[in-house]
Amino acid sequence: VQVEDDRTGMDTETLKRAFLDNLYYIQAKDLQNATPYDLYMALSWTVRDRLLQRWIHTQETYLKQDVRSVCYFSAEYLPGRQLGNALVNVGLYEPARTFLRELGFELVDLMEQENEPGLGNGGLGRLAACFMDSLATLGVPAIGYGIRYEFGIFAQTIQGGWQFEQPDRWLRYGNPWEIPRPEYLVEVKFGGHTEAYTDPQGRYRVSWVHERSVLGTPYDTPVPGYRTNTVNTLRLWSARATEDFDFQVFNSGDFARAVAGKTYSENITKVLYPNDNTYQGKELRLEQQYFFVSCSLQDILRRYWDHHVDLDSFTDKVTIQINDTHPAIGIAELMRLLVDEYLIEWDRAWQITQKVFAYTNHTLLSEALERWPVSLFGRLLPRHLEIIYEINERFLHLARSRFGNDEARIARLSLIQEGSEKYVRMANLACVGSHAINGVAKLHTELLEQDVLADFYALTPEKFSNKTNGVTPRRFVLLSNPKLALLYTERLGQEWIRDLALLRKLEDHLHDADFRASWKQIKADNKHDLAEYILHFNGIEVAPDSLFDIQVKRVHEYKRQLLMLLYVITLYHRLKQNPAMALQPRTFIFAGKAAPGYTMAKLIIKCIHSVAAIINADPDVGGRLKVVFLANFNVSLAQRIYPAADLSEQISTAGKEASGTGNMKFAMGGALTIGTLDGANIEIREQVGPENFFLFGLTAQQVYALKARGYHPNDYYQTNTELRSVIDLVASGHFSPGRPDLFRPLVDALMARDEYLLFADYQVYLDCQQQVDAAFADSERWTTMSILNAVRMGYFSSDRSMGEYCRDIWKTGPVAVELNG
Ligand code: DL6
Repeated sequence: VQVEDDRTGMDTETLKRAFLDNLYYIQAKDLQNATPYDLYMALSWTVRDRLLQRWIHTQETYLKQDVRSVCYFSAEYLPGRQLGNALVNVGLYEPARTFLRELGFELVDLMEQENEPGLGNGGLGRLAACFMDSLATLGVPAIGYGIRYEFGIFAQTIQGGWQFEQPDRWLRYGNPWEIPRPEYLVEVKFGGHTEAYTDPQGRYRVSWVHERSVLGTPYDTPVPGYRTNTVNTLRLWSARATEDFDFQVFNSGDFARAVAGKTYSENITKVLYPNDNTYQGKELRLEQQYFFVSCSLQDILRRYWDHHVDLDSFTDKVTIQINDTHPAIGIAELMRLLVDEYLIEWDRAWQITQKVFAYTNHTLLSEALERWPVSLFGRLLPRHLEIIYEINERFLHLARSRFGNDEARIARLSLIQEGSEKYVRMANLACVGSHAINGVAKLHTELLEQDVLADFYALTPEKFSNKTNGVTPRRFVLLSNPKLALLYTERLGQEWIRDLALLRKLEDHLHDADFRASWKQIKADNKHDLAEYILHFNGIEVAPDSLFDIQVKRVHEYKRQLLMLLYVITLYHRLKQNPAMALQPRTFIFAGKAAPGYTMAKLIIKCIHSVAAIINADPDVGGRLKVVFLANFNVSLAQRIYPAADLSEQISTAGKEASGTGNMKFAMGGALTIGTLDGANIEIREQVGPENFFLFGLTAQQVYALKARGYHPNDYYQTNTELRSVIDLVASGHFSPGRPDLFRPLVDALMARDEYLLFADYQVYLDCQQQVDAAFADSERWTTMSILNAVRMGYFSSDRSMGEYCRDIWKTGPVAVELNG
């Protein structure tokens, strides 16, 4: 008999044995006494063992071949739960399900035990996780660097219709997926001042006399590719004090003060700032950014020096992508390390730095652009400020040689914003210090070139390119929509999982009755599952055959959750006028977190709940409309929602949403989109065909033109009687009995300014919703549109995005990993 190794064996019997072994020897439980969490942990250890073998082989291969590595710098990662993904990618999902059933357990119940790492706010962090999955699947050597926040994005609870924030203690019960690497500890300095000196060769040098320092410990999480031997690394840094406590102070009896330094240092990685698309000028935030970037650069250099004697091949071996401007301080830090610590001449250091860094912009919103007060910056990072001034001086000299004395333009290009309070502009630093700059959807890149970064584009157009976002089909089809995945596999084999463009072949089955019937059944099942979830968590009964009309994303005025709510109220108002009217039953589903300090967004959440309470209980409505808000939107909840949607709401004001990625995840599950010409919606519409997309609203150009002409929301209010009735209904306190003024701020903001042009788009949105109703009423037509949406989504696989980054920006490619090599 041949017995497989318990830690690497892949057959079902071996897995079962390893699982029971881990339960006993790691969790210290037998089956009778194991909690569901113990079972989850035992399975996680079992899967982790299988990853470790591949991980170690991958890293050894990279080392031996001295490969070029992509270093992805991101302050946020939202990877979602690990267990299911690891099982799927390593090919153990079915075997695990089988042996657990034999033992009387359901795999999905174990998967539900996992606390997901909420180390990001929304699209930006989730994109980073999709990219990591795709790089590993493509076999490209890569490492993700970031922050191991002790508390991730807050848990949202709803009380009385209001959002409340609870701390996210995701590490409370331990995390089987990470491995601490204290042997790679690094020191990060803060504060103090700089001193100039002359080196023995008579050259001018600067040294940084820091005030305090913090230690960074890396925690590594394996990132397995789908059915490959490649396992890349996500390396997240955790801050630790250099000293646990001050012995002198301790001995003098002041115990609290003795540990004060420790508490202060460890605060750096304590909590994620919960803002999406708004910049928060907090000192601790800059400390976080510098901390993880400095740790990561030191780590990259340490690994490089292990195998090289000079810096000559550094730019051949390393490429760094900065995910928005949060890691942009890395440009000044690499310059500091090269110039001050490795004593490289400025010009050469600058050449290296520019060649290594590339920058992805993720926002057009001016309030999201990071800029740090020079005073704060200088206090925290005095040497970096000097370096930034030096970069700026040289850069502006160059800019002047190009643009002459166009001082207005020079002022816009400057890394320093002048004024009574001066600021360091991080986007400008990122542009100047990178060899490549990209936006995340076609329109977004065009708007960067024409508007937000136009001066940089004029100076160095060759740096700019577009890289439209994508999402991983492993998590967002295979794992979250298993029935649909099975249908695909039955018809196509498994290759679609690595090459989503193959789904187009299913257009041949468009008129195949069996295929269509399966399609409808899968959607019905997914809707049924979500309806059960809603009943369980919200106590609201919804009809699975009603149209599931869904908007899930961060709550932000530009995303216009309120526009969808105005539509809901419009339908309600019509029903109240004429309860006998014919109406397509709809279930309106919202989910999303508001930044804790964003009063308007929180009021929008309250308003959704208040409208829901009235509509869901109104006998005139008779259950034909239901409004639901699902609390605590996160990756796990998203995975339940996308597959159950009929209609995906992507209705931001044109020119505001850089890309969006939820739009892609919905369409991959066969939802149709109602949307504006914003972000990636435009390309989704191109791919699925305009006849399969519900388009409405002003274009970005029309938005600018309207604003330039002077936008007067009151004109729309006066001339559109239905709009007026709806606004009046909200203003009258109809939805807030006993507190008639509760929603006044929403009404006032719309009437006075309507920054995001809800009124301008209201009527066309309503008209478009009517087209949705007509299409849904024709179930065959809807099924055709749904199929065409899903099978034409190949372009939006993050494998395609990553392929483009590798080809155009990183100049890198796959490396084969042999398990027996
Ligand atoms: O690129 C990922 C994602 C886009 O899909 C969203 O459209 C965009 O809003 C988001 N941007 C940010 C910017 N935050 N900051 N800083 O989250 O990026």
